[in-house]
Amino acid sequence: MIPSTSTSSSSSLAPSVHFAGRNLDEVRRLLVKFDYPNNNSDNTNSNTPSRHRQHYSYGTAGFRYPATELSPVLLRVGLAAALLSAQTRTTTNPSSTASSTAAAPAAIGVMITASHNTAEYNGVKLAGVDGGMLDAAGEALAVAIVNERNNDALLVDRLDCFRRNDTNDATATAVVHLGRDTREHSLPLACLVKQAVLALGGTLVDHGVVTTPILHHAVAHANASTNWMLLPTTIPLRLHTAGYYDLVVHSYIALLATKAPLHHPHQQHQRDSHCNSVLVVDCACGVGYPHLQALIARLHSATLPNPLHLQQSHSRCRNNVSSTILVAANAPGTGPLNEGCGSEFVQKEQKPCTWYFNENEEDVKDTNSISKRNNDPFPTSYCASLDGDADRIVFFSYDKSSNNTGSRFENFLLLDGDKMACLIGNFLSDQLTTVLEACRGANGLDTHSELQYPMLGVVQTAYANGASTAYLQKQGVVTRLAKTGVKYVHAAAHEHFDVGVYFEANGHGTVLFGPAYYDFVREAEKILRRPPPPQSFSDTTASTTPLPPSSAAAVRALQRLRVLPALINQAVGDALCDLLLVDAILQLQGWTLAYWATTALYQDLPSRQLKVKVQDRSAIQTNDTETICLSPALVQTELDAAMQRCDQGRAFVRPSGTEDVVRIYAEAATAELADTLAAQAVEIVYRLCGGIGDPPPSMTTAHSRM
Ligand code: NG1
Ligand code: ZN
Repeated sequence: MIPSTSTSSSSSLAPSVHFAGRNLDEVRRLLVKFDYPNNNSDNTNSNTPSRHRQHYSYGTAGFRYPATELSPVLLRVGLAAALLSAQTRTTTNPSSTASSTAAAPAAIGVMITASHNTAEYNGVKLAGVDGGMLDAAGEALAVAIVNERNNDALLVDRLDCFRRNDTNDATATAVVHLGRDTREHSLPLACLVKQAVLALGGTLVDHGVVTTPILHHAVAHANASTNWMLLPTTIPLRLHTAGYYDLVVHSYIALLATKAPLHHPHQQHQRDSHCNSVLVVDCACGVGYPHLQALIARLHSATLPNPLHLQQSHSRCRNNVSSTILVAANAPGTGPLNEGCGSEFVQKEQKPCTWYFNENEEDVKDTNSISKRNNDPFPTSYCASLDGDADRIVFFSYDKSSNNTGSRFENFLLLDGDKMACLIGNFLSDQLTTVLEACRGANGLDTHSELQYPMLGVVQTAYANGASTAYLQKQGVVTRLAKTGVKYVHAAAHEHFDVGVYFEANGHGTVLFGPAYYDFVREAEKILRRPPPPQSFSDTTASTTPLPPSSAAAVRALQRLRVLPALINQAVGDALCDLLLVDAILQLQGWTLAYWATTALYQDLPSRQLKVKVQDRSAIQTNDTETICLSPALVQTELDAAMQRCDQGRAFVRPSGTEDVVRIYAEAATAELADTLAAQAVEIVYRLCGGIGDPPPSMTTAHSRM
């Protein structure tokens, strides 16, 4: 074991920092100790069967496999992360060795989690210098290092830069931020990453048990000098979890403080029915639970410095602004991670989660005796589900008294990523338009020259409900389709829009604000601050004249636009930020969840998602947007025929990047048609793509779900 020095804070929401002298002998020892089974550096092409696979791929969201296989992978991921960090430093100024040695290495992130997968799985994803997903070159390097079976080649060739550096150099060779979820194997796997980084002389910033978005945030802010374009001055630097949650909570409160006075009786009705509602959050029995608790604690103690515009009439408000009481449910240990609960379950099964409870201490000790109450004590009209690492969220409501005997849950309302994209996109569009019109109108300016409307758009994937895309396009919002996976939707939002809203239907999502957005806010602020021309406001002075309603609305809208980038995690979507953002928008609009689901935007086309196990899922190939199956070719021919027989039918199939399955998506005009189309697609894939296991019931008798 390498001796390491560490400094740590007493707060559990702050990381501990570890560093040690570089020790390449230790790297070699670790590589041998945590080698792939049957690996021998003299015989790298050994075909000896082992329980480890020949190749580990970086899928939709990192390396994700049964945890028992992951020790050699994680050790090598630690080496790869350190190398990526060290390389970023040396390429900062390639022309000067001296200055590159003096420059600090850029931080790289390593998050140990298997997100929505069940507890026997684990995985690891890397965060790049900007705090987002690793770029393609970084992924390729990580894949090469992880799959290098020759330890000598790894040390001598791949990690050569660590050998060449002066071993007495006091500057850290690399900086790696590490986080892990609550899975029992996450801690030992994290230790391997730590050992690898320390042996290479790197600094390890251990964030402990954190959500995925926290780790991404920490990397984005640690590299603030590199990321200055992404972190404007309106977003204060918050390096650690505690500071981040303070920022998020204060932004949420500042957003709610822009609540407009009520004017219309119908608004009053919607708002009253929303006020004092309890928002119950299913934390998937994962890491979201302790983090939501931390957020709730901060919300309870937060007060508003300037209670302007406040509606103070809600007696049960938790603080003086929000009318929502947040309740965290499904803590780690109360039920199985992601099973019967969590956003993946709720969204894919289109049913409410199970609410797990500890009846007593015994239940915690013996997971077999975890009790499930039949009658949950929670209100069920305003609920949300996180996934196992809290980077995605869906909202839902249901009526527990309804009869739920059919394949679909009666009175269940799902508010998925598509509904969030439309809610947030609409909200942003309204605020931008209000500000723009006020700047143009009230001040009588030709603002074309000084106020450029930022390009707002929404990025979706093939899984987006067809009704959501149609709705956005009808609203004049530009939409783009990207491949499944945060790395693709994030990149598309960044590339195409100044204000890029992206959401996968399953609830991964956020908003990215580009420089044109901040320019707009800054310019609008200048214009709205200018004294209005006298002819616009009788003959009194600007300082004594109350703002006309349009300007008051514009000031509120501008304040919202200023606050939003600090509430929204732009490194990667954060379920907890999205939770507060959605709740705040509902409160500001005076909408209930049911109103949002059924009336305010659009009605979902009924859809169904299923999975099929096949011999080799890599045999299925799709086009860029994953809407068409290219190989085996007959699959698309048969799918097209099935779609043609179905009113508003749309179906596609693609190999999962996180599970050993082919995913099926179908939507149609009615629930029955969507179920039938999905069953037909399952049958086509099973028959033409080498399905394994029991044939789907549609090939024998009636249809049923996996
Ligand atoms: P795969 O297993 O590749 O479909 C799933 C989700 C993605 C993304 C990743 C990462 C669906 C259909 N797919 O990917 O959207 O969330 O997991 O966690 O939900
Ligand atoms: Zn996740």
